[in-house]
Amino acid sequence: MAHQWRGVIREYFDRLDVDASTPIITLGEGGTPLVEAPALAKLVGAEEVWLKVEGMNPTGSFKDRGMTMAVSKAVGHGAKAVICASTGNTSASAAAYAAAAGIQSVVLVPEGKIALGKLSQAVAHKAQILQVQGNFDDCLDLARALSENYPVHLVNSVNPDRIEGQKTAAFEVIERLGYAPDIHVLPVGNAGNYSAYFKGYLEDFNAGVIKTVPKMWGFQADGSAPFVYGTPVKNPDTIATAIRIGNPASYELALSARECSLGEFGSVLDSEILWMHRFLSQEVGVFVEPSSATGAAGLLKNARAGKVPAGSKIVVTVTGHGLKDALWALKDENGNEIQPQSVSNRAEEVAERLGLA
Ligand code: AN7
Repeated sequence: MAHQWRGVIREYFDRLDVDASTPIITLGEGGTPLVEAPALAKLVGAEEVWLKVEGMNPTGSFKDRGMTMAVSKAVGHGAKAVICASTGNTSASAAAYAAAAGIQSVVLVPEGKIALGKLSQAVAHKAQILQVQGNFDDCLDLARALSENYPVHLVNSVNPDRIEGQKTAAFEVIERLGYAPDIHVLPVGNAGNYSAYFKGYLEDFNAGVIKTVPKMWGFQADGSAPFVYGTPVKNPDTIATAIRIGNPASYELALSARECSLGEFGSVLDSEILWMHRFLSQEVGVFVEPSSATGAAGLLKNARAGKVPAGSKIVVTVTGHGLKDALWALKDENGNEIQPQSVSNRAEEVAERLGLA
């Protein structure tokens, strides 16, 4: 019988902080495709560029890798409810895993600033949702305060179980390629994922599985780039709502990952994010949410600055599925709505419209 992927806890049981008494709450997360993107490699002048397509996880984002760990451990500790602050994807994932575990989820989201698909997921999985009059950073402060003072377990990435689960993506990259890439690129909000990949690579390096650790390149949106400015951003602003975060939870962890990997942080304009969002859809065939195009947009910016050596092998994590924030695809380069033309059911007319006749 063909092998069925069993979710990251069962697949990487020996490499995670779990034991036989840990209940395993899984939706089959992980095992996502690593897709070669020759069009992107050509654009940036690299030998190979691969996309780790995390939109293929059960709730459509990389958050599921960490959430299977966080919710399993919470249930193991007897938690009856989990809480998170979220720009959308964490809440979708927490709600789904809580539903699978048969416990309550509480999610705090910034009012009016989360994509419709993600809100819909949290509602679908019966989370208790509150829209907070504030930004993500305010939501996280609230979630921390509530988890410290009330019987509800925090599942944001300040919870180390989340980082543990997310490090498995680096293991998968190495297993698929047989080597570590020269550069690993990803979008950065709280920098939990950036830190988690580095942890995964470092563990494989220390175990002698890989001979080098990739340079970790993290990119933020220009209006929301505390790592670039070196200080928290009070009113973060970007169309990439998933990474609209001014005071990253994993700040120190990520700084050390950058230093150890000889990596860097950079930022890109919203217009560069949207350009790359379209390029990935049209030239690579992978539909991601705009925030998820931030890494590739940054890679292009660095390539244009001469920072991508010819012969480089690069992995770019695309973090969330395009359907989560689908309306961006229905706008053209100038921001005008795209509406398919209406036609009759006569073949000659349709052929003419299509330019076939
Ligand atoms: C698609 O859901 O923070 O740097 O609350 O949804 O690990 O925070 C989402 C973050 C990148 C940034 N891409 O990851 C949340 C949340 C997508 C995301 C990030 C997020 P981190």
